[in-house]
This record gives sequence, C-alpha cells and structure tokens, in this order.
Amino acid sequence: MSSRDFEKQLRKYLNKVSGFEAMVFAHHCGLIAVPMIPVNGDFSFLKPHHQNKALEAILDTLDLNLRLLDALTVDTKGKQLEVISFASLENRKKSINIAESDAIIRSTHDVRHYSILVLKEAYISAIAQLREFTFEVKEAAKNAATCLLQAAMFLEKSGRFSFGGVDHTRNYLIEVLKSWVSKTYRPAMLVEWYGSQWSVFQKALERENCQYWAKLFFSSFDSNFSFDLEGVNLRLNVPMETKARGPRAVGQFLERLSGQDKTRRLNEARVLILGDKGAGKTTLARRLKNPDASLPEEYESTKGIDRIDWVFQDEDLKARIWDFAGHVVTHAAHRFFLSERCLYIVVYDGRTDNPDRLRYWLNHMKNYGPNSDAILIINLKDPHLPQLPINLLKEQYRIDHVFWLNLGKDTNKLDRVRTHIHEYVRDHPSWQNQVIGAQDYAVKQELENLFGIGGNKNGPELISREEFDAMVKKHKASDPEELLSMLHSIGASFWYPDIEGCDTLILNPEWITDGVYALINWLANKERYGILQSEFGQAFRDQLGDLAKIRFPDAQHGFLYQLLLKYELAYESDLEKKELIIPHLLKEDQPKEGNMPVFQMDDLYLRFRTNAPLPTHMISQFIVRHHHKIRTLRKQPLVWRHGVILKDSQGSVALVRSMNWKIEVMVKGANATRMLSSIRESLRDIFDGYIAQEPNLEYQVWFNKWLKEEDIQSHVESKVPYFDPDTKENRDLTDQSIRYAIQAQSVVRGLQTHQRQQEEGQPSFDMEKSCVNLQTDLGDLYRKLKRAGADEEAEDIVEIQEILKDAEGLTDPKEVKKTLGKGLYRFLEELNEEGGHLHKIVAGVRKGKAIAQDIAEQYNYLAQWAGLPQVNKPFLKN
Ligand SMILES: Nc1nc2c(ncn2[C@@H]2O[C@H](COP(=O)(O)OP(=O)(O)O)[C@@H](O)[C@H]2O)c(=O)[nH]1
Ligand SMILES: [Mg+2]
Repeated sequence: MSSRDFEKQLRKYLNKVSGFEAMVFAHHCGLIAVPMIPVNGDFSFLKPHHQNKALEAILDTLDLNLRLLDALTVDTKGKQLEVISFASLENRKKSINIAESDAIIRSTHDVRHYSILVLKEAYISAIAQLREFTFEVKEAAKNAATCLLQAAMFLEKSGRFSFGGVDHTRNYLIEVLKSWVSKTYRPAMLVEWYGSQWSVFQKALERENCQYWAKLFFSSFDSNFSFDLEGVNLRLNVPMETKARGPRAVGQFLERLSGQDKTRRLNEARVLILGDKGAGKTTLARRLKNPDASLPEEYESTKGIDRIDWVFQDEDLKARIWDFAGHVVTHAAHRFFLSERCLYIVVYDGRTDNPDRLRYWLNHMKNYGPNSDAILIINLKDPHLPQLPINLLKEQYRIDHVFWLNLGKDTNKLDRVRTHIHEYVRDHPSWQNQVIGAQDYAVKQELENLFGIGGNKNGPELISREEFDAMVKKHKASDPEELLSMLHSIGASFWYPDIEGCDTLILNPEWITDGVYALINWLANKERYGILQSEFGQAFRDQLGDLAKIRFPDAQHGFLYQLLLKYELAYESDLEKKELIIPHLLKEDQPKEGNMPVFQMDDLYLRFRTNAPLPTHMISQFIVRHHHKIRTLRKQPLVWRHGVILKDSQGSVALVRSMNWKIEVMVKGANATRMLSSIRESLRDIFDGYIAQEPNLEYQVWFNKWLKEEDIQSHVESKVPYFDPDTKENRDLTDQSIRYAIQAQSVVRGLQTHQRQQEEGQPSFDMEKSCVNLQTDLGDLYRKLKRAGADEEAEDIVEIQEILKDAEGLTDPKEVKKTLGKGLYRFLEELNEEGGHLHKIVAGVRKGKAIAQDIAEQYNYLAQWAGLPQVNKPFLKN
C-alpha cells in the first residue's frame, strides 16, 4: 500500500466513524507511538531542565485523553470542562510542545519527532472532540496515523524493528478502523511488533526510574488497550506538587499508595488574602471563621502573617487562611513554601477609587499563582460605589467571583461570601479528588498536631529523625524517607536531606516561613539589604519580642541562614564577614551613567518579552545564581534590585536587567557569545520554574531590528533570507544565528561538516558546547568542595578542567576518546562508589548531588559520541 493509498483509506473509514471513535483511534495511535520515542535507548534528547515536564507530558498525555474520553461518555458538557481544568489543558499543550522542540533540536526529523507528533495529534483530537469540532477530530486522527507511519518507517531503517514492519502497521491501523465501522472484532496489537525496540523502551524507563510506567504500558498492551478508569483517575489525581516533580515521583507516589489500606482526601487548602494596608484583610480573615468576630482596631494592623484555620467540621476539611502584611518580598518568598492548593482573595477598599491598585494585586497573584483563581472583595466602607472595570479585569485575570459588600455591616452578603469560599475549597475540580494513603495521612495528621499547626502554638518546631521514624512505625506506614519527601512536597513538614546538620531533623513549615519572613521584614523596615548571621538574634527579638528566644534560639540560626541560600532568596557576599545579601531589598535605581558599561551597535543584545509584568523575584533569583560574577567598581558591586553587571575571566561584560515587561541582556567582549548563551540558559531555567507562560525571546540582528528566535531559526533552517521591510533588502541570518549561538539545524550542520557523517536518528553533537557545559558544572562543584575543605578532590577537578579546555577544539571522536578517556570517567566512577570518600563529600555539600548528576549526564552525552564508556548517574537509587 502506498502512502497515498493509505491516506485515502484512512479518510474513507474515518468518515464512517463518529468523532468519538476517531478520537479513540488517535489515542490508540498515541499509545503505540510512545514506545518508539526513546529510540536511542534513553530520554536524554530532552534538555535537562525540561526533563520532568516533557517526560510527564510524554507518559501522561494519554491518561488525560482517557479522562476526557470518560468525561465525554458520562458527564454533561459543563462538567467536563470543570473536571479537566483549562489550566491543566494549557500546561499539557505547552509540555508536549517542549518535548517536540527538544526532539527536533537534538536530531533531524526522525522517530522521536514523529512519535511525539502522534501524541500531539492524539491530544488535539481529544480537545477537538470536547469542543465538538468533528472535522478537526478526524483530521487530527488522520495526522496521528500518518505520523505514526512515518515514525515506523524511520524505526525500520534502524533495523531494530522487525515484526512485519511498516506494512504491518498500515494494515493494522486500517483494520482497526474497519472493525469500528463494522463493530465486529478488533485486531490485537502485540508488543512483539516492536522487535527489540520494546526492550529499549522498557530499559529507558527503568533508567529514568519509571518502572511504574513500564509496567503500565506492558499491561496496557497485554489487555489489548482496555483501560481501567480507576487507575487513570488515581494517576490524574496525584497531588499537583508531586506531579510537578515529574513521572518518577508520580510513579513512586502511586506505588506507595497501592501499598496502603485506604486513601484519604487531602483535606486542606490555603486561602491567601492580599490587598493594600487597611483594605480590610484582617477583618475578612476573622469574619470568615466567625461572622460575629469584632472589627480589628486601627492599632492592630498585622505585622507579619496571621494564620487562621477555618474548619468545616462535618466534612473534615479546612481552609487555612493566610492574612498577609509586611514587605512584598515576603510574598515573593511564599511560592517556595506553600502548596499549590491555593485560593487568592484580593480585598480592595471601595473608597480608594484607584483600579490600578487592584491590578497591582491581581498581577502579583498571577505571577506567584498563575494557575490559581482570585475572588475579589470590594469592601464598601461607605455607601459610595466605586467605578471599576470588572468586565475588563475578568478578561485579563482569572477571577472566579466578585463580591461587593461592607465587611463590617452586611451580614447577609458576608454569609454568601462564606458559602462561596467553602464550596470553592470543597469542590475545586483540580484538587477535589487528590488523595494520599491512609497510613501516610495519619502520620501527616500527627505531625501537624504536634507542631500545633492551626491550634496549640506551644508545640515543638522540629522533631528528630528517630521520633519521626517511631511515628511512621506506630501508624504502620513504610519507607520513612520516601514519606518525608512526599510530606515535604505537599508542604506538611519540611525535610532537607542535603543540608548538613539539618538532614536528621523534620521541621515545622510555619517555623521556617515565620523565621524567613521575620528576617526579611526586619531588614525592609531598616531599609537594609544585608544581614550577618550574628544579627539574627536581634532581628527576631525586634520582630517577635519574647517569642524570639523560644521559637528561634541561637542554635538554629544556622539552618535559617542555609535555607535563605537554598531558596535562592539571598546570596553570601564575597567579603570577609559573610553577609547574606537579599537582592530584592537592594536599592531600586541602577548605577549612575558613568558606572554603567557602554555597549556598541555590534555587541550582542537579546530580550525576553512577556505579556504581563514579570515577577520581581525572577531577576533576584538570577542575581543569586550569578553573584560570583558580579562586576565591582572601586570595591562596589554593580548590582541593584532590578539588574546586575556581570564579568567573566576573559574580560567580557554583560548587563542583565528587568524592566516592566521584559528582561534585557547586553553582552560585549571576546567571550560574548558564550557568556550570552549561559545567561540565556540560566534565564530560561528560571522562567521554567514559574509556571507562567514562557516569554518571547528576541535578538537584535542589526541596528534596532529585533527578530524572534524561532523566526531566525526557521529562516536559517529553510535557507530563506529574511526580507527587511525597512530597507527592502533580503538579508541572510546565518551569521546572526552563529553570533547568538541559536541552534538551527543547518547552522549546526554547517559548523560540523568536519564531524563524522551523521547517521539517521543520531543526535548532532557540539563538542565545544559540551566541554563548556562540563567546565561550568565542574567549576560549581570545585567551589563547593573548596568551601567544604576538600582541597584534594577540588584539585582533581582543576586537572580535569584543564584537559577539557584542551579538548574543546577537537573534532575527531577518536582523539576525544584518547584525551578524555581517563580523568573524567575515573572521577565519575569514584563518585559512584557508595561509601567512598568523594561520594560522601559531594553528598554533603549543598546541591552537590544535583551537580554531580548533571556532570554525569553531560559526560554520557559526550561519551556516546566519542565512544567512551557510559557511567551511572550518581546518587540515584537503583
Ligand atoms: N466602618 C468600617 N470599618 C471597617 C470595615 N472594614 C474594615 N474596617 C476597619 O478598617 C481598619 C482596617 O481594617 P483591617 O481589616 O485591619 O485592614 P488590613 O490592613 O487590610 O488587614 C480596621 O480598623 C477595621 O476595623 C468596614 O467595612 N466598615
Ligand atoms: Mg491586617
């Protein structure tokens, strides 16, 4: 059967089935495509910082389809959309796109690319079915089948895939459709069809610690794709925080769940109240819990955060209300501590008549809880009705409901507000069904009681590992470490296995938030941005009075110091007296003109542009990550609240600053391209941590002409020059793409003509980039080891870095093999020796494990090309 005949046949039969059946067919194609994706034996084509999201999309999209499929057969239309919230659909689309773009960038159009496209089409068909666009459903189903065939063709070339190959695939797909039309038998799809690709797939999943998914795919094929909806629902209702940690964590969570007697609903949500001072936040917080509560007096103005637990007795459910005050930087910090089950309430004083203040808080919320809804309370302290563009705001923000009332007087309306919030917390579709195992739940409950969360405030702030283990035993839960990570991720208790001295303690999360916020507020009040550890005591006394000694004794200041670093809220100054600098508290304005670097037309310029104000914390996080490269002028570091000047060892200079809705980067000097690349990747990585939409990336290609990255890429890729409407000239963008190190395939290929002929499906390889990445990671590890006093090990790294520097220019894999053969490989092997000296030291330093894993990954990537042996990723449990 030719491709054209195949398409004809597809169309013919798809026309005879319903939209629903076409969607099921597309889903079917997706399921068959997934095992082809790790064609080279792993998922390393996904960029490290995309791995979780993209892998989750690959493994989980089909579940979302199944859920849609089920909703379509059972529920009413309105209900369907509610069940599958728009946020999760949007996130899914983005994640598949990420996986797809990685597949394209790391290879030519090949198995990976086409098999991910099948998934995407399956997803599109499901969404189209939900909206009842039957024509689109069928188009997507047809595309899914043709892409699957493309993938199969590429796979056949690899020789790994044997069982009847492409012809069999075509016939099988047509037979499936026919069977739907005639509603008779359904042909079986066997794993044997994949030949050895099946075991490649299973191994790739094992390598990612995704055994759970390996089993799932196997049983799915084994039962000829009949699915158990209960399993789908369990998977889709895994707590969001666990989901965000990727498919490994989800698999572990589910395995853990299956080992417990029963499940219990996660029974609390957080309600965060934001708004200007005096708007009525505290009034609302108190009256939600108790409608008869007295109004707060003027002098009672909230200092830090007040927390009030509003318990719905009969449903074993509670809303934990956070009444915020204090410096906004404390809001920036809370995204690190709070779980994702959040509802925001913005309170607005009706007398203000300044809608911009409302926008300010709505933006704030959007930055820190992009998937959360807001309820607006317009507090009518007097009869005057303010003019507010509510309809417009509803279009721009996720506003669930708006209430207009006098919080002090309107008892009936207050009742309505209370009912609404109660129902919201109880029924919110994306967390309503989230459960954990009953034994785990019992441990969580006991911990919370002990810490006095929502009640007795005299509880301890931390317990030892022994006490925790005893608790686990008492409630017959298993694997305390796994439980600790789970509790940590849902914000029930905090555990930091990689902070020395802290690894044996289980902490009350509210102790950490209160401590961090007290320090920040203390500094903000004093208009300072830096604090010594020896000043912590004073700060706590000033903020908390007598409670300071009890809650934050001197012995525990060190943890809080470490935590501020860990959460990238602060960095340690390089000066002799180790001071913590909180970039968010630095002065607003940039240095004066004479102290700013001057950039010329032919320097490098890029910018990230967003369609909403950027979270101010983003640039702070960037500053923290790059603080050791801050340029100084007459001993003054050139850094301010919204930007920083960086330098590298070869005299290149960069300016990175955030302005309104964009981040600007300018770089000059010998090493500019490389410096720009590293800044760009770092910003992307930070953006990625905020769930909000990834911004547009643009480059200045010639004077005042800015082009989007994907446009440059596609011009270079398709070898079509760019037509400049201003000068009416055609201009080639290849040079620009090299200057900015934008990965377009033809550029990569152009640069690597000297490399060995690329086999079909082999990723292209950039030796220089690979060496630079390795050196950066090794550099990080070096500094950490030095600080930990492991001089000898640090020296080994210096040696390896020297070798890497020499190897940067090599183009022949054989030579690379010779040069790099020993040092780095041996180092990584040593790192892998559990109980070995190096293993222990690296495990003990902050982020040591993560860096070591990155190094191993980078090395494996290089090794694959050079024909060197692969290493295991250190510190991963097998
Ligand atoms: N008359 C009147 N006073 C109110 C109302 N809401 C709040 N207040 C008063 O306004 C002041 C500030 O309110 P508060 O809840 O502390 O504001 P917050 O700073 O946003 O927490 C307090 O003295 C309240 O008693 C209202 O609806 N009517
Ligand atoms: Mg207040």
